[in-house]
Amino acid sequence: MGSINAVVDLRHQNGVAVVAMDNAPVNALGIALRTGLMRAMDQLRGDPAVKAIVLCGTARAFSGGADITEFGKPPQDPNLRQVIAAVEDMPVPVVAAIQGVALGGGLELALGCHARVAWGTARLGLPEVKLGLLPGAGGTQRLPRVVGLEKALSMIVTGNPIGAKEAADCGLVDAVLDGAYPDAAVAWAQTLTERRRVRDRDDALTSAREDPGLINSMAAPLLKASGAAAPRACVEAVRGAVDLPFEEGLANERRLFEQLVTGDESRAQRHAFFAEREAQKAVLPSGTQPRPVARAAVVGAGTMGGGIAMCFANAGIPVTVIETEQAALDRGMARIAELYGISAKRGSITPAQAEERRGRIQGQLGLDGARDADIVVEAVFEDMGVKKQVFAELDRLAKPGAVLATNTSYLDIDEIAGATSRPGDVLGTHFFSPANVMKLLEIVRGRQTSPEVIATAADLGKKLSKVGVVVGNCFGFVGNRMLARRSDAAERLLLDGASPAEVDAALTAFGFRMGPFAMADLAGLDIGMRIRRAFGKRAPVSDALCDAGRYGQKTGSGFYVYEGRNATPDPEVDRIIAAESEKLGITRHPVGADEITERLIYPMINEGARILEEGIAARPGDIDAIWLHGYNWPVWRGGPMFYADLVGLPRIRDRLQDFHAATGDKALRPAPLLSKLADAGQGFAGQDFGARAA
Ligand code: 3H9
Repeated sequence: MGSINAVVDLRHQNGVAVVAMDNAPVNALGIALRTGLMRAMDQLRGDPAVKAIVLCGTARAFSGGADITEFGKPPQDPNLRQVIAAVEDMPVPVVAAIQGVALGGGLELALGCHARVAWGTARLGLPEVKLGLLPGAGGTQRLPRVVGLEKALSMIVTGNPIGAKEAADCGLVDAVLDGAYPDAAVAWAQTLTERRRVRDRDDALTSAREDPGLINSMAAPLLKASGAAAPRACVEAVRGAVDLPFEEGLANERRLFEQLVTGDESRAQRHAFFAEREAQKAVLPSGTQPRPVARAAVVGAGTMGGGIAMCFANAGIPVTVIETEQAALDRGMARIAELYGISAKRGSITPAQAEERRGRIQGQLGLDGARDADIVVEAVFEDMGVKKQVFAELDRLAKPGAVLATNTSYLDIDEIAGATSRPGDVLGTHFFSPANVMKLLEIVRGRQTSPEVIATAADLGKKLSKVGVVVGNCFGFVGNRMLARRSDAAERLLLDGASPAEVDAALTAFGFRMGPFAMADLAGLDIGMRIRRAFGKRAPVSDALCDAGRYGQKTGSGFYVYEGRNATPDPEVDRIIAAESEKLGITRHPVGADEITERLIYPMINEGARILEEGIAARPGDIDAIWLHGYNWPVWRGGPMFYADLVGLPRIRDRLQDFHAATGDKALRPAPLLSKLADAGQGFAGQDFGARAA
């Protein structure tokens, strides 16, 4: 409890007033914090004993920005802009002492101060664009005045934070301190003679004002071809800093912010932010504790096995990669070394870090190498017989209490667990390719998996910097099960008359980076074919392409022909498709882009509804997090279940009925849950499915 209110404390230290914010966990600038800061400023304004003010936070955060949960609710005064104006107009210098993060409104508050000092590990940024917003409390007007147009644009449009040293180099902070926090800032503040407001500075914008085209040329490379509105609005707001007087620039920023904050895109991105965090909270009996993981083993040195091993090594966990043959092990270890080399060359890690990480991975022949591991992740060939053999052997060799995980993407976890005498220790950890890059980890609980083992995997997910989502055991789990519906729909669209390029274009226009056919060509058509064969399924067009030796990019042709990575539509593919349509007696007709999108997306949502009904996913947001982090669902569309609510479930149900009637495909019949919610005029959001999945 602070002396001002529950979250703000004020004390005096050698003529300096120290205003400390403590609103756990990240000092979000909610109403309590804003009120406390305003009161502190009121109290200090006329105090002749105060020569300077230090504004500080906690070790974790100076401030993580505006309280995102307040958006969309009735505004409460004082608002953040008023607080920042009060700080900026204080008669004595106010110094922001930044430890941890200063993000969004938190950095804007710091920019309202007359000087900023940071501790070495601080991170400073304006990440609002990642929430579909722009900095709405003066950030687009003040940051360019401090760091210049180019740096400000890059920070605001990408939303990526910078470290303390970089902040010092570009003038965002005046000093990097390393003494006690915040005492070193108090001592630094005592030396201050000047009280200079950022809003009065214009020198950093001179060149931009002399060259009106400059902002467009600087912004162009930052504006990627995404459909999202926020990055463009960010540029427009910053343009105001160049073209308009300060107050008008602020008003312009405010207008643009209001447009975004009330729009669907930002709502979607805020949902994605919270869904990602919620999804990582496994529904488990209270008090369930994870087991410690100090050592790992990965069985299989292929692309997935190697990538998974790198995840462990990157998180500081020593790992043994196990193979059956020396040549395969050598290839795998060489590939790992190569990937670390590339990262070091690119500068994402230092050469020393690359060496250290690589050093944590050792190769070994034979499953004996799994004896000491606290967790073993099996990443061998997708074949039930092979997997069962590996697990039977692991059962014999692994130490008691070791978690036995399989990286299968669709096989039955219970059957695999049945090969051991300890099914409670077995679960699925489904990584996504490339495993060292993709953030999603599906944690698949089998019928007998113990809560402790699930907690261990969830905890490990966090340590590996993954978004670990617990899901139930079924064919394809959540992500691939829904993807299969999209693949079926894409095939059927071809047979009905759409071209691969039209289908891909509809999905990229929706916001995906790639359409299903470009994606299939990249992954290799033979992979899907092998899975289909194993389960006695067919996909007429894909199978015909495989029969013609067209496996995708690796053979130079698939749904497209390739020159390097450049894809061109191929009349031969049109002929193959037309022949398959004819064989099936389907009369081809043109299919419009909107219909293509609906036919690709709605069956996935339908499957998502079944997944919720069956308790395979605990929450609609879990499904969204899976699609956002494993399948590149466009973040500004929030995830499939959020999108469904936006479209409205009655529309989706009706269209599914149309598609079912037209194709006879049983999977397209609206799921009972979808129909029930549509009839009741409800959406997926806010429904409680969690208890059933526990
Ligand atoms: C803004 O500032 C707009 C202004 O320009 C204009 C206003 C007019 N609000 O991520 P973590 C919660 S927009 C509310 O697990 P970490 C989070 O939900 C804002 N809650 O921890 C979680 O709750 P729970 C611009 C927030 O250490 C808990 O804190 N700022 C907020 O891995 C811990 O979070 C941003 O976009 C918030 N602002 O990472 C920053 N931030 O425990 C968004 C966090 O119940 N935040 N929570 O699940 C982040 O990037 C990370 O949370 C941060 C900490 C780096 C701060």
